Amino acid sequence: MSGPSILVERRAGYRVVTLNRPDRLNAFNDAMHVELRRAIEEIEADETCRALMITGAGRGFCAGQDLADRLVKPGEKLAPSTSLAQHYNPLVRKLRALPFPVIAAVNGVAAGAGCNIALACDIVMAARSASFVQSFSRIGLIPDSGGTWFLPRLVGDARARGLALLAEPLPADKAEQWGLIWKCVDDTSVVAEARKLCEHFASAPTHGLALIKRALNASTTNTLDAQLDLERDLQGIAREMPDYIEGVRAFMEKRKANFTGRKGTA
Ligand code: T3D
Repeated sequence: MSGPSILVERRAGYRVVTLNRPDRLNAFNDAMHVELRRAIEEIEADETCRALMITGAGRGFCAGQDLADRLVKPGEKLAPSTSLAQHYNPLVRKLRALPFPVIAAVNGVAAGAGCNIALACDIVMAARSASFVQSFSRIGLIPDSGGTWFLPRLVGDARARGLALLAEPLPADKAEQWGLIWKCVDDTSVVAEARKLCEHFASAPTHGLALIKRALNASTTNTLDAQLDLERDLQGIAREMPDYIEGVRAFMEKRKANFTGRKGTA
C-alpha cells in the first residue's frame, strides 16, 4: 500500500494518530516507525495538545512487526536485529513518558508488538470484537515491547504465562474482566468513546496528570517508602500549579473548573 502509514488528525486539545497499513492489519515496517516517531515528537512539542488517541485503520489495530520484512531465503541468514533497540523500545518508553494521557482505541486485533504497544498506553479501550494476542511464541520469538513486564503486572503471573506461552487470542471482554485493559465497548462506539475521553482530558489539569503518570511509572520499582517520598515531592509540584488553585476555587464555588493544564507557579 502506498501513502502515509500514519494519519494524524488535529482536534481541539488532542490528536488522533491512526496506524494506516490496513492491508497488513497495520503491521509495522521501518517507514511506519519513522513516521510514527516524527508524529509523536511533533505532538509532544505542541503545548496545546493535552491527550493522544492511537487507533488502527481498517479491521485491525496492529499486528506487530511486518513479517514480510523478516522473510529470508533458505540458507540465508537474517540480518542482526536492531528493531527493538531502534524502534519498539523507544516507542514504548515515549508512550509511558508523554506528559499527557495516551488512549489506545483498539478497533480490532492487536497482536505481537501491536498488543504490547496498546498495553503501553495509559488507557486501553477495545471494541468487543477485538482481541489481544501475544503471537510471538507461534513464530519462535519472545514477547517484546514490554510484554513480559506489562502482562504479569496487569493480569498476574499465571495468566501472563498462559497468554505468552500459548499465544491464544484473548477476546476484549475477557481482557477487561482480567484487568488487562480499561474497558470493552461495542464495536460501533469504540472510537467515539475514546474521543470522549480525549475531550475530557483536553480540559483536564494536564500537568497534574503528567505527574500522576510519573508517580505510577515509578511505583513499579519503588518501595512504599520511596513512593511516599515521591508523592510528597510530586504533590508539592502540583500544589504550585494554577490548576490546583483553580480546582479548589471551582469546588468551593460549586462550578466547573477551568483548567489550563499549564505548568508554572500559581
Ligand atoms: O525482527 C524483529 O523486528 C522482531 C520484532 C518483533 C515484533 C513482533 O511484533 S513479532 C510478532 C509479529 N506478528 C505476528 O506474529 C502476528 C501475525 N499475524 C497473525 O497472527 C494474524 O494475522 C492475526 C492473528 C493478527 C489476525 O488474523 P486474521 O485471521 O484476522 O487475519 P490474517 O488473514 O492472518 O491477516 C490479514 C492480512 O494481514 C494477511 O494478508 P493477506 O493474506 O490478506 O495478503 C496477513 O498476511 C497480513 N498480516 C497480518 N499480520 C501480519 C501480516 N503481514 C505481515 N506481517 C504481519 N505481522
